[in-house]
Amino acid sequence: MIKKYTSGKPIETEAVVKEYKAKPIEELPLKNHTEGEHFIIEMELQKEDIVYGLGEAPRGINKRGWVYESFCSDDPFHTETKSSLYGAHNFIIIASEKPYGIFIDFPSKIRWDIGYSKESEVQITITNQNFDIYVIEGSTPAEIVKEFRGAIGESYIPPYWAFGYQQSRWSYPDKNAVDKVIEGYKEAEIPLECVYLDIDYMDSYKDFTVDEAKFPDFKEYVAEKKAEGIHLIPIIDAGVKKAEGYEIYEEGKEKGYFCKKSDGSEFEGGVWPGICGFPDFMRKEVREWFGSKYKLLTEAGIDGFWNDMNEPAIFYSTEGLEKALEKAVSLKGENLDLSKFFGLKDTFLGLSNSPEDYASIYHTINGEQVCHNLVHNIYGANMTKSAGEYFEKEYGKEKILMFSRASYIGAHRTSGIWFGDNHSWWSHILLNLKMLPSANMCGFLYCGADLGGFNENASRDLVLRFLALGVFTPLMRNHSALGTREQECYNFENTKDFKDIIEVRYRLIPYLYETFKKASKNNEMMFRPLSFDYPHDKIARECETQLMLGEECMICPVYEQNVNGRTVYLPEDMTYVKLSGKEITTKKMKKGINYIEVALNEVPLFIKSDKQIPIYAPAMRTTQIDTTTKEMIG
Ligand code: MIG
Repeated sequence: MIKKYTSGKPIETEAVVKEYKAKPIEELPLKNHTEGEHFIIEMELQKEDIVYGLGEAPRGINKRGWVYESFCSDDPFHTETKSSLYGAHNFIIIASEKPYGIFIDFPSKIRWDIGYSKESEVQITITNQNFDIYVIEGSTPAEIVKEFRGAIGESYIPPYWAFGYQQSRWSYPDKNAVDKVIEGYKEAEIPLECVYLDIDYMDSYKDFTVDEAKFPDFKEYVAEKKAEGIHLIPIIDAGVKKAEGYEIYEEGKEKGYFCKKSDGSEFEGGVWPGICGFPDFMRKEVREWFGSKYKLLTEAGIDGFWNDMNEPAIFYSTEGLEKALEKAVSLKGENLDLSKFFGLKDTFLGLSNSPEDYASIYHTINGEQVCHNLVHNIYGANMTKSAGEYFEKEYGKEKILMFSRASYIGAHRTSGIWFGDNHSWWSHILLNLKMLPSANMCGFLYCGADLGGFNENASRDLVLRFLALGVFTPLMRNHSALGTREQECYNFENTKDFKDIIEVRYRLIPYLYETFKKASKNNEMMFRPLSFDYPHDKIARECETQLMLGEECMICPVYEQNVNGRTVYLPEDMTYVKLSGKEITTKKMKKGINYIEVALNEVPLFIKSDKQIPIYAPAMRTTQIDTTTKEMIG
């Protein structure tokens, strides 16, 4: 059961698609008070209660004991003491004896103090008085999720091939680099479905352009790759380069489609292309305009995209940079003491994604000027919706692959997300795992992290263990940053191990895709914490290194270096299935704590003792999966 409470005049976010009759906020059945501009809700926690939710966020599945902030952030250090990542997913469940969920539909900053200041209290601070709150009741967390997901609408389903293995890097700058990747995989006989085009494919980082010198006859090239079964997936950034003669910028400027400053002039911020205009995605006509530009690439045969930098990430604003440079010049020749030196350093470091810049940006909503801070958390979501809605209209559902970095609930109907710039750290295997059920609760089913880790150098064993988790994530993409060790599977010794892991993915794709579709259609989670399924089992309730997958399975990746396996908790008797290339070994195991051995080329999987799942012969492309080879395992 869902009840809606409205305070003031909320800004439309389009997160909720079902109609609910709103009650006045005074009737909200949760303790609350107002402090200045802020609306504060207090909810009691019992010792045993678990708090789930917040989608893409740092730390654990149980959110207790930390303070989070809904504020889409471009922060490449996903350490455990951070409060925000790229998405703002304002849904939590208090799994108490009488569980309930709360969704705060509010596009500006929210602070979630979940037992951080007071162990037995959740304190939610909404930073102004215009919002909708939905209180969702149900007998279990799973029921609450289902009810909530029903309210926000069916999750995006990508094309089938988007479940294939994908290779990315910042960047494969030209055709030769892309061909080398395809060749590398071919020679190592490792399956591959997509190769990504990061920012360098563009002409001077201009959205919707392709550098002719790097990719001559792009359309033919895309077709040639398609014939080999490879999809090329270009990146699109939020900022539009300010450049004379660049049609998209000129058109946007002429029509007044970019964000403004309070004096009505255009806001200018620097990103990869240098100074950019930022499309005002709050306006429908701007969304339609920007969305239709993807056509420049779909007409060349492109059928997948990733939207980046849409929090939005802004390296500097013209004003901010000007001030910083003035400060630097004024200090020239001085003997800088510590405070002056660090002050100067901080001035430059503080240029990126600065609160002052965000505060200086204005959107036009229903003819009124609205400060960016009030709608920050839907900026990226609206960029992605502009693309997603265009694709659905033009090509129908399930045709174009689309995922975004920044997001808000609602964007889950037309796109997936990836978890941004993680690190080649062992701890980030677990962070990836933990975000899956939280993202699923909020409707984001097509998601995944950069396998092998984005920032810094990856060790071979880390990539293998990361991939073994990635075998199960809808988005299975290996991506790494400029300047880091090359992370393509064929660049490591003994490529057979990588082949063994990725082949397992292809053997499971029909099952994973069906499980995914079911979760979308039935408003369910593809991945659940063990505590959802075994709420009275003490160990299962605390387990955050394993997940339930679909109705049949449990996954338990190895997440530490220099180990031959891991301990795993079985909440009931299950069959341990070890998968490696063509090999399948099964072993019945009893409920309880067990140690399992898992070699670097093996994927561990548990299947409930009364269930089975289908598996097929390995294939090099999704189109080559031979469904007549179906076998049931478990
Ligand atoms: O400032 O396009 O998260 O995946 O490779 C970095 C370059 C911009 C951030 C994305 C990352 C991508 C990178 N981008």
